[in-house]
Amino acid sequence: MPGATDATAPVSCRICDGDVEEFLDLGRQPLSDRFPAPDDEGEEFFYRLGVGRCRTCTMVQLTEEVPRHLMFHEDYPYHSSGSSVMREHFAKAAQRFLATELTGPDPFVVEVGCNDGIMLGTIQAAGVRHLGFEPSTGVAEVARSKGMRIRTDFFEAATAMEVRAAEGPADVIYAANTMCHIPYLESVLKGADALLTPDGVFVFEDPYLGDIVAKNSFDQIYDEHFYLFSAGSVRAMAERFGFELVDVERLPVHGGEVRYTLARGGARTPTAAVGRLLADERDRKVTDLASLRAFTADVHKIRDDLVALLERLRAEGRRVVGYGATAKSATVTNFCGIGPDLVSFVCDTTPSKQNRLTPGRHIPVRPAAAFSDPYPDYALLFAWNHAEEIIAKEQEFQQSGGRWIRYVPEVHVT
Ligand code: DWN
Ligand code: SAH
Ligand code: ZN
Repeated sequence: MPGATDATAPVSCRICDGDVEEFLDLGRQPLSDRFPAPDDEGEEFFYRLGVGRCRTCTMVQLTEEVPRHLMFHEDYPYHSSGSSVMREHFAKAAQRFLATELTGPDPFVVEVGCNDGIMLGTIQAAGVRHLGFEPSTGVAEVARSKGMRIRTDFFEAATAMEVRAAEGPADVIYAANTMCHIPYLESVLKGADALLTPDGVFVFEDPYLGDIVAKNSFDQIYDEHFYLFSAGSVRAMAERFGFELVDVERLPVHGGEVRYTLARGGARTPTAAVGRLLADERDRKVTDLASLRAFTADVHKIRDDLVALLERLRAEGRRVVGYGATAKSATVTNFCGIGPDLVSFVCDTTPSKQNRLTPGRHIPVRPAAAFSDPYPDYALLFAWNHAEEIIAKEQEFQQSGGRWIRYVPEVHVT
């Protein structure tokens, strides 16, 4: 039957209006960052998580859009500062801006999606003029309470123009793990055009399609991650909206990201790194439908292997808990059908997730201390992107005979 949720209905690209061909269906999914309380009687919101690629501009995108106010609001539970590696990563990013783009008289930097101020804290400490846009009022308040200047609003054309009128032009607009959350990028880049100085730059970093496909990290796909960027698709988007891709840098965080720098068309000379990454994407056929369909086959194998392993461990009477109630894990648990019968609880350091239930499958979330009380036989590492940090601090778990289960790039136990 035709209709809004018909899997076969053609979808138009949010960037260029071209045809989007779906290559992966991750099924019925809940909001990835809404953790219901055990006594919560309200119904959860579900949507169909389909992923496609635009035949014209190659942008990989979701085929259904979740309204933004359902995802980003006062109870948004993700606090960026929960990882020491990420704190260091963003301190470095800020220091780099302070040493390069922000050296003129009275420089001004705007961050889109500043969350709890993990990056702006360093800018503020240097006494540089800044403004963070953060629509999720709970995390925004954390940043504001530390003295950072925050506007609790979505960044888009209208709000950016208001800032330009009130505060003058910005030298840098920065967004980490936020641009891929925004379906309406035309409005965002219109806002950037209004707000930036003539030589200003828009720098953003997000999970990289090339890494997602290479590592089979299908859990990077969920409601908030509307786009999976590649250098090719970002270049096409930039050009369509009057910008030019002038630099790219691969980053190791969150399982592999790229930091893209956009400038106004013709304002800066693109670095050699741009040409190299574009050539690498062509060689590896990153956005070819055949590669994306091969990724889909790998994702199905991961699901089958993971469920078989967890069912075997349950039959053997082993205790398995999850580590890190990530947004990513909503995709894994709901796509694979993993509930409290297979994973008894998920431990997490974030107070706003604790004593709640995971989205959709309702696995209890417990504080970090529950992990060692007593240690389980197996821990399913949902926060695999923070593996180094976590495995280093949880050495006692392995010394006590515990073992880690991972599912990217394939299911394996260590
Ligand atoms: O893009 C996004 C990224 C930046 O953050 C957002 N859409 C939502 C969120 O995604 P996520 O939840 O998948 O991100 P993380 O950083 O993988 O989440 C890690 C989770 O694990 C947090 O809930 C904190 C927790 N954690 C923990 O319990 N012990 C993390 C570490 C490092 C730990 O040692
Ligand atoms: N930059 C942080 C937070 C990433 S989570 C980090 O890298 O850890 C994504 C954030 O973007 C959320 O805090 C969400 O509230 C915010 N966000 C979503 N849409 C936005 C928009 N249009 N403008 C500004 N922030 C937005
Ligand atoms: Zn397109």
